[in-house]
Amino acid sequence: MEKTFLMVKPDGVQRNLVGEMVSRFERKGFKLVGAKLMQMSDDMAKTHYDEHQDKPFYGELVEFITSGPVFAMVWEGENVIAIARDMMGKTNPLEAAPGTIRGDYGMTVGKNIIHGSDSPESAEKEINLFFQDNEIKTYSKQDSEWIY
Ligand code: RTP
Ligand code: MG
Repeated sequence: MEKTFLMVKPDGVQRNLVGEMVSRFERKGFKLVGAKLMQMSDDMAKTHYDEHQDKPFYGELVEFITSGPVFAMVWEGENVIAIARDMMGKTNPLEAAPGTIRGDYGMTVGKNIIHGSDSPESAEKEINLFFQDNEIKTYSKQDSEWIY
């Protein structure tokens, strides 16, 4: 089953949106298989955002993501990578549709509540960056047959 990496950013944690974020993905039907509250180091943030290292906002991005605790999660489900991205909405909350996370809660592109992997390659890289193998749980849930 496909897995993705999602992370409530420091603004989402400060705004008490951790529970709401977990709830949205739970209610959709995805399965939570890993989660932790943590503070990212500078090195980890630079690795996580290395694709943006040449962008003008890279410094600010690394500074912001390390500025407070984040809530890192691994979610599992059919097409979870693409569906979670749709549920998050466009990067800039100004363009994100109402009903999406960024459309409902975001106000600026820098503080847009949540991160989500954008491809199978980034999901694998990000899950391995944030989680040890033994922190990802394999378990069955009784509701699976009512979801798929
Ligand atoms: P994310 O990686 O956080 O899930 O967001 P994303 O894929 O939708 O957006 P991406 O292009 O990967 O950008 C990563 C984060 O950088 C910040 N950003 N700032 N100032 C700017 O123009 C700008 N552009 C992007 C956003 O916080 C974005 O989520
Ligand atoms: Mg991205």
